[in-house]
Amino acid sequence: MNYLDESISLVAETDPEVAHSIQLELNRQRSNIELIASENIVSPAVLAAMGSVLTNKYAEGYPGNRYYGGCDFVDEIETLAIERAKKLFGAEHANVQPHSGAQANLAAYQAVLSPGDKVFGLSLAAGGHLTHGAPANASGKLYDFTQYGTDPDTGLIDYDLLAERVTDEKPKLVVAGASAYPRIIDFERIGRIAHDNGALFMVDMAHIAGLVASGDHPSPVPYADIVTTTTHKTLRGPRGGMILCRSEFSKKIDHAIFPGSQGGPLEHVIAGKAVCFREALAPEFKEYQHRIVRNSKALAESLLEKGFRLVTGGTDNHMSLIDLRPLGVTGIEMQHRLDSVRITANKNAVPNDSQKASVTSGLRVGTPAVTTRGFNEDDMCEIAELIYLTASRYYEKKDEIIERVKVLCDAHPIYG
Ligand code: DSN
Repeated sequence: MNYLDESISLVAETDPEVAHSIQLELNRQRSNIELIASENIVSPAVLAAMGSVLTNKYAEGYPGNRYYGGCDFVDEIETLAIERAKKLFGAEHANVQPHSGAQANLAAYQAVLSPGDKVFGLSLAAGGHLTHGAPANASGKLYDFTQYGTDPDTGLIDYDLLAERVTDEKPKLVVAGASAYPRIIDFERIGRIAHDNGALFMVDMAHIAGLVASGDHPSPVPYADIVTTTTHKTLRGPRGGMILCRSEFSKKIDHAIFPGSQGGPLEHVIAGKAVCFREALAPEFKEYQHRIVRNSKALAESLLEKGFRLVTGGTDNHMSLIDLRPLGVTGIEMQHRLDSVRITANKNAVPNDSQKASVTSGLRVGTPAVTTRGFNEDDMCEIAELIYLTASRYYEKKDEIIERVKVLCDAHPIYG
């Protein structure tokens, strides 16, 4: 019996219903091709750290300065996580306590803004994130966000227009970073635009953190006052968040997390972050990130050869955004069809999308998880073919596609 079966058996002794669902989810992860660009497959060491006794410990405060006794060992672990994060990204200060990327972003705003302050953020419709000022999110309610977009023809960030608007509107903070932008973001340029106009500059690098660690995407750390991230996307760590900043903001950031917006840190997740950063500091991690990008480019090229339209015409990073409008299939329909053939991806808005957010005209596909499984560039051509068949000949080819997905997954097993 392997360690995952063993842990599910332990759960089953107390709660067979939950154990059953965990088993089904493990089976799903083993037998599906995972193309959600923000997901990954963590190592057994990260998984075990998260499932450890550290979940029993309260540790409000920071290492060496806690509100509880018995924190010696969680202090050691959190300090390791902080030091490794600083080394990995060349940052002056790291806070590893944010429970998520959204918590990290809201705490970063709280650290440097007052309610009502003017902020610039990439709109959700242009590939930004909810917490970058979407009206439905606390960020959009608490602060006076102006949303910048992408050029409607190219799908690229229009840096000149951004500079003009920042110069005119003089925000207190400019936020860069995206959830669905397949190209390199020029952080140096946006940082210059912000600082030349007296604004602070914050980058949410959640999607590309692994690529930044390996040098596959230019780092925002030298240019941004504050950098937020999640740890579970390309970085391949536990589900959680982190904030990096210049020393001058360290007290404000730490205070905004605790006591400002969180209570007890999740030390079991912080242990998973420490393990993830150690893995990311190893040379193999760089090679893994290079392979993510090679696979992503191979997938994009194969999709283009099959006649798909990609937003911006291709990719520089771990994801592509397919504009499904020429095929007459909506994002939600394509997501459901792919689910039924065991390929997992998510619908996504494309620039000028006339469909509502729950439908969309696009599909986002990413390569971090399949690259972790060992898929190579030839496998990406096969995946492009399977996406093509699902879009164009679904009813006729469904069974064949399921068979071909099985062949790929069997060739690259996970959690064996
Ligand atoms: N929900 C994440 C994504 O899928 O991109 C961003 O937080």
